[in-house]
Amino acid sequence: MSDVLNFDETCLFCKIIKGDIPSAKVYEDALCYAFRDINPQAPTHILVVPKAHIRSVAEISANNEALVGHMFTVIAKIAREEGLEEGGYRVVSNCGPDACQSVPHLHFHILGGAKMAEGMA
Ligand code: DGP
Repeated sequence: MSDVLNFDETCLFCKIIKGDIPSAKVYEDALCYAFRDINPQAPTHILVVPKAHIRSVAEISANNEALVGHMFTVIAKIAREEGLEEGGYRVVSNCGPDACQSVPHLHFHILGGAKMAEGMA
């Protein structure tokens, strides 16, 4: 987990993690932070981010795969606690310009609380 101490002073999500920009916190531990999306696209829309500044899925490697695995454990825990397990939910990570990634800090969207349209996976 050599990326854990990375921090980018210009990054919006690094500033949110540090508390310099307010957010509606859902969960936090030593490795990751979760908060409600400012522009929700579902009744429940939560972002899970690593505290380390990893730019996207494209930067996942052997150096941080344990961290990413931990993030998925956290995603399942949050989904349970938010009451999404029975109805189901979607986990999305946009990677790069074709996927319209707008914040270059790895994040997983948890979307749930209503039936979604089919398509786009
Ligand atoms: P993406 O487009 O996949 O890079 O998702 C970035 C998400 O981040 C988008 O759904 C909106 C959200 N977002 C952007 N700025 C802020 C902010 O300042 N606060 C919160 N809570 N969410 C933000």
